[in-house]
Amino acid sequence: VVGGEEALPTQIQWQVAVQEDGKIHCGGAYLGGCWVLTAAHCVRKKPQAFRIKFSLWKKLSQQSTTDSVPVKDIIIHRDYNPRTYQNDIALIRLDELAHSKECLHPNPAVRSVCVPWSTLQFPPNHTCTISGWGRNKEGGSVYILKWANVSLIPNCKNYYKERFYTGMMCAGDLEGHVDSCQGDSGGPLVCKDESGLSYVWGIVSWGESCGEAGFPGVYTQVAHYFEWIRENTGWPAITKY
Ligand code: 4AZ
Repeated sequence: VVGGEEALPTQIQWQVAVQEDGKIHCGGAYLGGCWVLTAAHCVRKKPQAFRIKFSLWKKLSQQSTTDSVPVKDIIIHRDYNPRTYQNDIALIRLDELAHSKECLHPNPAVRSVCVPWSTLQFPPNHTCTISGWGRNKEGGSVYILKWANVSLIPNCKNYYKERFYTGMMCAGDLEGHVDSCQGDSGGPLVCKDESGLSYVWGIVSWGESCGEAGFPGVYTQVAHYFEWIRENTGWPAITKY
């Protein structure tokens, strides 16, 4: 994350870390039950290559409050295009605990985030929050989870021209002070409604560099994939916790 600040431990309770071959390379959002939402470009291997870490704060510390959870299945959108980043969305199905239908031990530091339904809207320039262990502006590694407020930026096509497709959206700050960056991919952009409910409105996907004026971050527009998420998880529209 470029700009923003370090999170407190257990501040971003739906943030997960996606480990590939033991290395954290992406973020994700916990949807509840056995489901994690992430970017398709984060999970292009077999399920056994991945583990999910919950309530992690310091990236390098092995001692987070949960063990990493093995992955049972990865569902990548069938129209995901790795060259254009179209439909950069995937569901991670966690492995059930032994002798249980649950996938997670009860953990007060973990909360799920709501999936927005197709017609939910937030106004242009609404302020939302991104989070992740990705690079900062200097390109340096980030050890503690960071978060930043970003604005929803309308007319993304104006900035990215033919590289912009339906199902994408822009967020950040046109001056380039706040942005997601390499390593934040798959992580959530979360917006709150008037009642205080939090929705995973975007998934960190791509962008022209990081914190570059005139090139905001590009996110998968989760509401566009509501039906896809519902069909693949069987979860109800709103999960209020
Ligand atoms: C990346 O390489 C990446 N500024 C992620 C987000 C952005 C750019 C690059 C958006 O994973």
